Amino acid sequence: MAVNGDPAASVGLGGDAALLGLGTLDRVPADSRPLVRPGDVAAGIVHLGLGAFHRAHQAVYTEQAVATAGGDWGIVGVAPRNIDVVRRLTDQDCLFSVTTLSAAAARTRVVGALTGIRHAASDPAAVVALLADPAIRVVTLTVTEKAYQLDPVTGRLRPDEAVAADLTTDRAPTTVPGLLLRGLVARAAADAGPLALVSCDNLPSNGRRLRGLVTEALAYAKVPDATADWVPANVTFPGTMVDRIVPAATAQTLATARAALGVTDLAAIAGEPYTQWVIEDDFPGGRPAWQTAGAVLTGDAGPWERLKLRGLNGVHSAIAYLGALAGHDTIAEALAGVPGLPAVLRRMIAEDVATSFTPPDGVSVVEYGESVLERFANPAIRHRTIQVAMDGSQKLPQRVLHTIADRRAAGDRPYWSALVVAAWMRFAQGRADDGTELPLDDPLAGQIRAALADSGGTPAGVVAALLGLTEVFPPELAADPEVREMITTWLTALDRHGVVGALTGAAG
Ligand code: CS2
Repeated sequence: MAVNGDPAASVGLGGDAALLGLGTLDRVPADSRPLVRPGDVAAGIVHLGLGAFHRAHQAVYTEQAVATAGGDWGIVGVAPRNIDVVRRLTDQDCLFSVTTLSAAAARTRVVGALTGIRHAASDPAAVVALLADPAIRVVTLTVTEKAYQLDPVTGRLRPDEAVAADLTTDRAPTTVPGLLLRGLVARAAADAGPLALVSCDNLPSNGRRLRGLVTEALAYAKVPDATADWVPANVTFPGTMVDRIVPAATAQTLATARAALGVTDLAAIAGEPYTQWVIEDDFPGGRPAWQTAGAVLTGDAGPWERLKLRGLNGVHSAIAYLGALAGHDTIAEALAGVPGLPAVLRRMIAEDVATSFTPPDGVSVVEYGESVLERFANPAIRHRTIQVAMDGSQKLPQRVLHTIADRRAAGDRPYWSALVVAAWMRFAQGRADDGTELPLDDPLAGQIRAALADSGGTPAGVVAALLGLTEVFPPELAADPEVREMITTWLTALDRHGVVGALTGAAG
């Protein structure tokens, strides 16, 4: 899919321009050089998932924390599958740049937080050895929701064939649960010291979910008692809330970085100015002084996480599905181009989201929602609607369905959130309002298509068929006649009038 395409290929970069690396840093403007240099800081962290988000978020915080407060907290970045990012970062001595894009300006800086790069698919043993290395005291993850292989509804492990094989045979592990299990078994055998495993993915209660995954994987693999006992005594699972909008890199991202740096950076990424990290402070082997870089260390990240998943990601998904259906390429264009959409989102935030949970002390959900809408409107961030629309089956539960369930439990009608579900259902049928094909990029695409094939095609039929996906919709929600009726009403309006017609005047 285009969002995962190779930006370097289409811009003709590479050529004769020097590549970013330790040997060319002197060509980079002084105020764009890294705060620390790979090789100057010993490794203390392993990070799984070398995508754009990690590089623009945790890597930036960690580099700044090490530059300010010291510590052996270099990051060894592990790409589970993507060999391109491994080659590029290896060729660039682990260096990459982050461009911060506001409507008015772009600022590019090279980040030196990574001290090593590994490719799990071709060298899983190296990753297992790292996880068992006493120097490594923190493991962070940004592997996307689906890599955890947890049932989005129950949070229970639902191993596919690959995970099951990783957990029950001694073949080289190929999956994230498999790598973690093997690493922890090796670490326990070596009694290599305590470790914090930190999920930085947009899962609900991500710390608890990761703990559940590890606990279930240990049981599934039938590890010896000594190992099963070592893990809970030595490993913690701090919850986190992570936030920064970082779209997939494009040819434009690489061209902007080259213009700013004077050298070519094939691992360049760009993100918005806003960034936030709330972390539960439970690190038995120590941690970088992330607070010096602006992170908030807390005893309970739960309220922050709900605020972000429901008040930002849920709204993001709403714009992604409605915007893609209305023919808009980016989130900012959809927000500006669909009349009535901002008003609908404001009502969703005020009437559904804000009333569905208790926010962190002193935070107004409505004000938070306003700041989110402002961030989404940043025209310099070309975040594609179809990128955010991806993996809807894994995202809808924590972003929208938990809001719906909490409002229903209080006896209310979360009408605006039902619109988001209807928009996903229409999006899943694969056609925009003008008939253009839309990609269904989702681990449950097969089940979704099978359900739709049996639906009869009417709005009521589609709603009934898709509500039957037990991996997405909890049975109580699927059986709730008011929920069904609200979604059907919206889907009927979307089918008949398209997004623009359905939203015009809807929010008063
Ligand atoms: C987005 C997130 O792609 C998506 O699903 O909603 O990646 C979002 O940009 C980040 O969570 C912002 O922190």
